[in-house]
Amino acid sequence: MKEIIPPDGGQHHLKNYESVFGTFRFEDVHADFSWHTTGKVNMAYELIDRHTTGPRKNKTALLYADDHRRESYTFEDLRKLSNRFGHLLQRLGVSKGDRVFFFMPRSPEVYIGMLGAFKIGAVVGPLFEAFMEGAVTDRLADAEAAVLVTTAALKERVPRGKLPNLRHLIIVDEQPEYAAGEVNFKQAMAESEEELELAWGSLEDPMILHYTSGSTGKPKGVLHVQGAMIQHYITGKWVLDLQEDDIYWCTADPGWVTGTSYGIFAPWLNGATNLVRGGRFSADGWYRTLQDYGVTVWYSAPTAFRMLMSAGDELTAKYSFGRLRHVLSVGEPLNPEVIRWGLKVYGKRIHDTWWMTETGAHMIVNLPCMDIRPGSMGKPFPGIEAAIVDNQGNVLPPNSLGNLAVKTGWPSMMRQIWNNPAKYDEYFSVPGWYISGDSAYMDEDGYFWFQGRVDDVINTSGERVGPFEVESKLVEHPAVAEAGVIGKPDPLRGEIIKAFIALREGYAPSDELLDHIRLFVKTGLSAHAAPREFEVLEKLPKTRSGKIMRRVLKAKELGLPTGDLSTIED
Ligand code: 6R9
Repeated sequence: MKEIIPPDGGQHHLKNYESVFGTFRFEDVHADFSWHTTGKVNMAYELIDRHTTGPRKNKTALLYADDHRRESYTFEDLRKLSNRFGHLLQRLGVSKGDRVFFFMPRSPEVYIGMLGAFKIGAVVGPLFEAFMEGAVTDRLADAEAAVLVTTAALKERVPRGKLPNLRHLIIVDEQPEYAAGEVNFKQAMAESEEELELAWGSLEDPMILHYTSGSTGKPKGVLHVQGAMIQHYITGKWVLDLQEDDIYWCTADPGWVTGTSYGIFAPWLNGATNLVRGGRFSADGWYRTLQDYGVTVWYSAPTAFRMLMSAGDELTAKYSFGRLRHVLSVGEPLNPEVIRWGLKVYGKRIHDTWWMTETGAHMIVNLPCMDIRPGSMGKPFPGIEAAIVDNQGNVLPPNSLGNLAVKTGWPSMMRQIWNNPAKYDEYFSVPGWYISGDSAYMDEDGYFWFQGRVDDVINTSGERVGPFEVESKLVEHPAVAEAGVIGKPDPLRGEIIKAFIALREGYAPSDELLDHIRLFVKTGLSAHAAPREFEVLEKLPKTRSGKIMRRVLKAKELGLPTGDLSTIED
C-alpha cells in the first residue's frame, strides 16, 4: 500500500484537480491581466502599478529583514521607487532590450531595481552574490550586459577592462569616490523622477535571462519572455494558494529562478505581501522569521528542510508556527522522511513542486486539494501535458522509467539559450516534446516519481537504481543528515553504489555505524540498492540553490575533471 496524505480540507482557490485537469487552458486567465483590455504589456505594471489603482495601493507589498535592516514597502512605495530607478536607467541611455544585471546581496534595492528595469523594457539578469570573478565575467560577457547593479565590495570582482559592453556600474551602497561610468545609486535615485512613461510591449518581448549551469561546458543563458507571467500568476494562485491576507515567504535568492518566478513574479502578480529575508541560513533565524512575521505560506527547498530537521526538534519546539497554512518545496527530490517530519513538527504537509529554470514555472505539482504521495513530485499542473517518453519520443506506459518530458507550448517555456541556438535545440530533439534531462516514472494514478538526472541513474548488476531512492532511505537513518549517491564503475557489476554521507551532530564515523546504515538500506529498500561503499564527508558539495552535486562526487571519485563549478557553494 502506498502511503497517502489527504488534503486538510481548507479553503483553497482550487477545490478539485479533476474538475480542471484536461479542460483548463492558460488562455482562460488572460482576462485577469490589464493587457487583455489595453493590448499593452509591461511586467512591472502587472506586478505593481496595477494594484495601486485599487484597494491594494497602501497594502504592504514587500517586507524586508536581515540582521541590520527591517523595512516595509507598500505597492505605492514600490511603484514610485521603481519609477525612479527606471528613470535613472533611462538617463544612462538604457533602452528596451538592453541587459541590466544585478550582482549583490538580497536587499530592497534588488527588487526595486529589477522592477525599474522591467518598466523601461530592459532584460533583467540576476547573479548570485557569491560568484567569483570568472563566473561573473563569463555571464556578463555572454549577455553583453550594458549595466550592472552591484555594491562597492562586489565590484572588485568585475573586470571592466574585459567587458567592453558594460557601460555603467550602479553602486547601491556608498563609496568615497566614483570612477568614470560608476553611478551613486542614492544620489541618482534622489535626482530621478517619481513618474515615468512605461515602455509597453508584447507578450513575446524578452524579460529575464537566468544563467544555469549544465554538467559540462559554459553556463547557459535561459531567456524568458513577458508572457511567462500568465503561468507565474495562475500557479501562484493555485499552487502557492495565495490569499489576500497571506504573508508569503520564498526563501530563494533571485540568483536562482525560484527567487524570481516565485520570489517576485507569482506573489506580486497575485497582489500578495512578499517577505524577503536577507543573510545566510540559520535554523534559529529562520524559525524566528516564520514566527515573528506570522508567515502563512512558505516556499523552500529540501536542503533547507533537511538542515532544519537535523537542527533537532528541541529547537522547533521553542517556536510557534500557528499562522503557517501552506508549505512548499522545490529544487531537489523531497524525501518522504522530510514530509513525515514536517507533519510532525509543523502539523503541515510539505507540497513538492517540480520545474526547472528552462520551464520558467511549475510543471508538476502537489496542489493543496490533492492527496500527497510522499516521494512523488505530484501531477502535472492543469494545462500542462507531461509524460514519460523513450529516446524516440514514444510515450511509455505507467511505471516505466524514462525521460520526463513536457508537450511544448506552455507560457513560461524558455524562448532561447542566449547566443547558443544549438544548445536550445537539444532540449527539443524529439519533435513536440521538451526533454527535461530528468528520469522518472508515472504511476497508474498519474503521479510522477523522480529518479534522478538521466546521467545519474545507476545500473548495478543489471538493475536500474535511482540515486534519490537510496538517498531517501539513507536520511531516514537517525545518524545520517544528508546523502549523495553515485554509480562507481565496477568490472563485475557494471556499477556499484557508493554513498557519500554527512552525519548528524553527535555521531562519529565507525565501521560499525556504516555497517548498520548499509543494513538499514538493505532491509528497508532492497539488497541491490544497498551501498557497497561509503564515504563520510563533513558536508556534501552543493549548488547555490542547494542541489547535491552528484557529478562532482563522481568526478572526484573517478579522478576526472569536475566541469563547471561556478555555482558551487563555498
Ligand atoms: C526550479 C529549479 C532543475 C532541476 C530539475 C531536477 C531538480 C527541481 C525537483 C527536482 C526532484 C523536485 N529538481 N525540483 N528534482 N524533485 N521537486 O530547481 O530549477 O535550478 O534549473 O533545477 O532540479 O533535476 O531538472 P533548476
